Amino acid sequence: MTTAYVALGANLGDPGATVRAALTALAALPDSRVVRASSLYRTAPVGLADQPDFINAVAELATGLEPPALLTALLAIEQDFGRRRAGRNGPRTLDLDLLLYGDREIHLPGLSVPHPRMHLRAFVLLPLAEIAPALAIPGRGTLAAWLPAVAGQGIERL
Ligand code: PH2
Ligand code: MG
Ligand code: MG
Repeated sequence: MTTAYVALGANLGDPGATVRAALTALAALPDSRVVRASSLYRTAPVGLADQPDFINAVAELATGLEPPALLTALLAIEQDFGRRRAGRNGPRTLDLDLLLYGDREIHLPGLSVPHPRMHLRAFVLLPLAEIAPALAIPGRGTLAAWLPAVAGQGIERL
């Protein structure tokens, strides 16, 4: 089993209910379990400002799925929740991003791990720090070292 971290985000429909239901869906993935889940956070949109606030969270999985299979499963859950791809950084009913997969660095078409922007985003780093404060991001150093850089981003723990 490998420890993987998944970011959850939603800002359409009832995003809080969606994120909670998505955590349940993650727990039902084959050969996997949710070890820990962060609180939910209300976060200001990053990237494209003119859209509703997001609800974000992070889950720690123990999984026997290899990264491509895990990615396929995450995309299937997004589809189950009615995700329609409407451009990068735009509003979404559910976004599930594979942040980390053990200490591996993965570069495949459609899958980059560690997630290339995770260290710049409060909506990822703060939930991660809640459940895994000692974590390091392969190739980038400790989570704690990146936290000051995102201090100005709007985020509220719910
Ligand atoms: N996701 C994005 C772009 N911007 N902003 C917040 N606050 N939360 C997100 O999950 C988010 C975002 C692209 O996936
Ligand atoms: Mg995303
Ligand atoms: Mg995504």
